[in-house]
Amino acid sequence: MEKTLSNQEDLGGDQGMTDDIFDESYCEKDGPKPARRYVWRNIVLMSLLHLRALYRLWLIPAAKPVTLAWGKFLCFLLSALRITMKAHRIWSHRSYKTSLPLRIFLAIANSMAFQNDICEWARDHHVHHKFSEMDADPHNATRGFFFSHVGWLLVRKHSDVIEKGRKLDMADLKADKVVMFQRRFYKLSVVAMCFLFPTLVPWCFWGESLRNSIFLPTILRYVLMLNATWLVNSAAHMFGNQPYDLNINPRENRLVPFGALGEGFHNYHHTFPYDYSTSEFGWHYNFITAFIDLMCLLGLASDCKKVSKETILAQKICSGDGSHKSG
Ligand code: ST9
Ligand code: ZN
Ligand code: ZN
Repeated sequence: MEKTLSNQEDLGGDQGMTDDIFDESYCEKDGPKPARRYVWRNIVLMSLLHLRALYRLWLIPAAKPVTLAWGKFLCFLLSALRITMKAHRIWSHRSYKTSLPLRIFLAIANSMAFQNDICEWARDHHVHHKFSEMDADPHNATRGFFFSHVGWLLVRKHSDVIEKGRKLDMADLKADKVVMFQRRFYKLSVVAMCFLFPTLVPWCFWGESLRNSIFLPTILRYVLMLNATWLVNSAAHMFGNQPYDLNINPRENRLVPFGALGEGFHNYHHTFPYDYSTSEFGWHYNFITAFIDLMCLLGLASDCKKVSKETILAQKICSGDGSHKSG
């Protein structure tokens, strides 16, 4: 079921998505940076959302334990699964194949994460990989921690992001009926899955107060999940070791909450983007890999791509920072 790839050529470029548009001679333009065009609607909404979540933290002790468990476990974990399994590992990198029922299930619940529809997410993520730390990278970490964390959602995109992104071959995403269906009904599905569902379950099933049901498993969970995801773009591009490639910014950062889900191994991921496990350590700190393996066992996923141990070792010796020697 698992397909081990012996060298980077076997990895087949970016699965036909972007290799043809990667311009080796691309480099940052010299001179003054373009003025930031603030999007005040996003600034106000994002500020209100965060302030509201912070202000309502005091509700936590008054909530029923089962509500907290629901908020923490089900919503957070399910939303994380949608992002990491679907938009990221399946549709951005094609690192394994999924059956239709699993894709439908993941697509419905992906809306719970409310982080743009799969198409937009995958397209931005492709330009991020291809043009990391350049103007065409939507959350270019050389523009600072705040910009790569949330600032990029508060300003108009750099023209290079759109220009390079338009050259991507999105044919496989457009041909995917599940992706297109989710895109068509995205707003409706977000209202249902990100806001109504997490609120109604505790309110209807175990009599939690409406206020607690709205603010804890819904608003607070959404804000925590957003920030946890954003840390991959900010912290994991700035702090940590570079055992696989010293020449790129992404780092191995196990403190990033995704460490547990397998998204903090960012130096590895940018070096070997097609590895379904996003790390060389299997299930270790990598809940999503365990979940994908379970799906394979159940016949719902297949053809997982994995980089061979020899290739990984050669990569570390040739380009790493040597930190792997210290364990
Ligand atoms: C959010 C996303 O939070 C988070 C992504 C994180 C990624 C993390 C990756 C790390 C690995 C994954 C690990 C996950 C683990 C998870 C575990 C969880 C525990 N190419 O967009 P517009 C076109 S979202 C080609 O308006 P502006 C576009 O099609 C949060 N074309 O640009 C359009 O064309 P047309 C909630 C592109 O005006 C035109 O350009 N969502 C591309 O600059 C204009 O598009 C929000 O807050 C491209 N790449 O506005 C929404 N990009 O006109 C935020 C765009 O023909 N977004 N185009 O239709 C916005 O409001 C706006 O996009 C903007 C930019 C203000 C940011
Ligand atoms: Zn990626
Ligand atoms: Zn990255």
